[in-house]
Amino acid sequence: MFEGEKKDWIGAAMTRREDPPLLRGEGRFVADHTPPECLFLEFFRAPQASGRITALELDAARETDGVFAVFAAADLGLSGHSAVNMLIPGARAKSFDVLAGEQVTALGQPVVAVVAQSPAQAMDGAEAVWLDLEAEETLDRSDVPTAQYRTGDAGKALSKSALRCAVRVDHARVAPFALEPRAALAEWDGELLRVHLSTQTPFRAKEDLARILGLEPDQVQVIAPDVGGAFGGKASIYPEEVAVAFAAKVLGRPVKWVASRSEELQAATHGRGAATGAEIGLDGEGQITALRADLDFPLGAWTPYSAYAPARNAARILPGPYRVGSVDIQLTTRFENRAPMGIYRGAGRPEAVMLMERLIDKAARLAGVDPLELRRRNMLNAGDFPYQSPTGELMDLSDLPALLDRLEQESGYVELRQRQQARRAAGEVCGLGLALYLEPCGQGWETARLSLLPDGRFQAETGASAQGQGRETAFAQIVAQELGVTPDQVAVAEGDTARLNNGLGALASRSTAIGGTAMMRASAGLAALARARLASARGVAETEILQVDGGFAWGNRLYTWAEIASEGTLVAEETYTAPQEAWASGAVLAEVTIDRDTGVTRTDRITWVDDAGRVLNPMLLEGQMMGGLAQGMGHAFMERIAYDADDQLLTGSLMDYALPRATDMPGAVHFHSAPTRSGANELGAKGVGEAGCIAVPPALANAVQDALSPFTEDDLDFPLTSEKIWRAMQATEETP
Ligand code: SMO
Repeated sequence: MFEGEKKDWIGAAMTRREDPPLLRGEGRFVADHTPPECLFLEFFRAPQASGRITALELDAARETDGVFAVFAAADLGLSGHSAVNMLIPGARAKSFDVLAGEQVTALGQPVVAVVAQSPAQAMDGAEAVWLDLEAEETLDRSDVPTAQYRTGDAGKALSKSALRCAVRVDHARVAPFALEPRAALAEWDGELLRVHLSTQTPFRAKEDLARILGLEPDQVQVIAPDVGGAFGGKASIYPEEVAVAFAAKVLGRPVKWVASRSEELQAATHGRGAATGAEIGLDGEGQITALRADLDFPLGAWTPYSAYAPARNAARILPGPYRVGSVDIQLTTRFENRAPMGIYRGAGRPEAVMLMERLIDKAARLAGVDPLELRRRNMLNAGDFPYQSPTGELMDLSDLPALLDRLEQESGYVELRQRQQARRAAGEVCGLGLALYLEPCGQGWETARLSLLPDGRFQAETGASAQGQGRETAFAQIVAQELGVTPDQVAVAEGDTARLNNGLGALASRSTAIGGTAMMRASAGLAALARARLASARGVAETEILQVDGGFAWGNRLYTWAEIASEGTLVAEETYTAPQEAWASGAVLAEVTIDRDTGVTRTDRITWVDDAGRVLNPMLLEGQMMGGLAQGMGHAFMERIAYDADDQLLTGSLMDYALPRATDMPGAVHFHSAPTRSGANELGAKGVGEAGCIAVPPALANAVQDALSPFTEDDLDFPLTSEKIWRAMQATEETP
């Protein structure tokens, strides 16, 4: 019971406490909440991407069976804007219209909101809306926020290099496709607007809703119940959500909207989509002397909160895990008559790592050096960290040589290269692709509250909401570890703005690192309160009271948490701000085989060594890694939002937009955790949520380009579809 017998809950592979209700179908998502008197809202959306509204006829919609109210822009009278994080110097906020008034700027933009007794009746009403548009350019495309990152004279260094290597990587726009689409349910009781929202940032949504609707923040409560994934797509308020809240407030009845898949593909944020190009120079020893890059990030028709995050992340981390003499990175962004661009799992990190890793692989081929060897010559060593990068980033502790050595051994790299020669000689098209990455995470602040309840159990509350990560399981492990109790004694609540004064939410791979540290500190705070109360009640010095498993000890007497609770409850609160970002790192090897006749790529195996810092729960870690890997497979091989020349959407449903399925996953994934404690937060954790999207696609791209190298050295655009690969194999004669 006493010191020395403490069980380690942090690091234990506990199963997710969230799962049993979800598996039994007892999860409660926004769509599952239907209060009495609830009305349903559907949108009439812009059928074209750009034009001036010349006529809007609503009578037929109003007369549709079951329709309760019809709103157009003129009925709203709203003027507030959603907040935008101005992350690059030239950044500019372009706010959305809740409903389009004079003009439309993107296909699928909400124009009319129809509220009815049932969703079907609301849809009938929306279909009865008549809109006349006069085609017209409605976006000022000349407005191009730009930024530049420069150290040294990259141009001069390049011109003096022994070898220069250039790469272009163009990414498709993709959808941060969550299983649960966006959904909102709003209720107004005359004083409080309560909104059930499928969001990853409840507090941000609360602030935005209050500002746009002209309410005080404490008049708005946002509840994120079970959320079925977000991936960056639910981190900023949407016009649809404001319209739902507005309708509920005006009508005095609950109003609910649940997006269809098509609405998601049309009008939810997209990710990636950047056109990127870069050149590196190598000296005679194969050391990188300079890096010059042009990164062009599309923005869409309006800017969600983190519109500039992908562009900024890509630029700031581009040199990655390598020593690069001088850099010159030119960043441009541009508005388009398309769905807004936002963060998507990785948010600029995938684009940066892709570009740098393609460069290294291509340079290795040009130099006749093995790509693993070229990485070894240029990567930062463990002793270089913490490291100040040429773009001004302070990088956390990592041991890249150890990661690469481990990858080489675990994958049997040397033998694989030999076997590749033999397979090629036998007519197979096969490739090996490496990727090495450093990813910033765990930035900012988060809140936590921990209460000792009258029965001796604990209630933990966190501002870091959840959308499937297993947050409640992980945070119960932290509290159990810190207080010497068992996780089943700790209830964990999140996703309700009424519980805490503030919170950041779940994004940018930060919740465990900073939300977890906040919870760890709240646990220490609660223990300090308990010790102080015991000491003062017994008239002894606090130092005489020892914290032990299950409670406290004074001499031979044990005070359990239940006994302490019987003297009154205790509450500890914490807002933790990380002094710097954590940087996760890792290395991946992908093995692919391409079918000569069809161009279909089979991913035979992924070997992956990852440093996610201190691991709270290896099962949750692996779950996050595999989820990110699956989305990375989609990005690399099949996902693409396609527009035609008029910005008409060609991929409006899952008939056209290709999501990866179980059969598209690699034949094998061998994952190895190689943690180095982070020096950036007290818990020692780094991020895990985005690693798969960052690490896996570049390894796949390098493997495909390696497989195709007997045919072509041309850079293929994303996604690497079988058609593109087949065409690449037809275009040129194979060189042995
Ligand atoms: S792309 Mo993430 O949800 O910050």
